[in-house]
Amino acid sequence: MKLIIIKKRLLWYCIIFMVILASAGGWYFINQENEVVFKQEEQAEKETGIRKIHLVTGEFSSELQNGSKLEAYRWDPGTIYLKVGEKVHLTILGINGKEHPFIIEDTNIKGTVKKGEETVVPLQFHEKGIYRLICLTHADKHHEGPMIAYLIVD
Ligand SMILES: [Cu+2]
Repeated sequence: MKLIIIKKRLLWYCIIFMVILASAGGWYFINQENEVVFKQEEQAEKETGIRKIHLVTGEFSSELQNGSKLEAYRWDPGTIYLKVGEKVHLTILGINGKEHPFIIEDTNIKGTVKKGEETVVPLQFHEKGIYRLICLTHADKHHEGPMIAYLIVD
């Protein structure tokens, strides 16, 4: 009888050990994958001298108790830091919302982000400042916004 109890315990230890080993392996594997992706991007950035910054279009939506809906579109992330003179490719993927025609204030940059498509905006600022990326359709709270991101050039 005693022998069986020990064996059961041993079995449990074995199972626990296996689970720990498996999760450690999984963790290592996932991290390694991430590292590969980051390394590829880093390599591409080194070769081209152009930093890639990814943005998406998102949507907040909610329903009130009386059934009326609230909606707001957003650029995400909403704040981006760049250095003066730095070459950047702002890569915006349209996720929520059909179309977002945009401008960047104080520049002549304009374009459109469409759902399911990636829009690449080449940037290089020669002056410090805060430049606003504004969606012309959702510019303020009266038009399902404010869909404004801040490009901070330092
Ligand atoms: Cu928009």
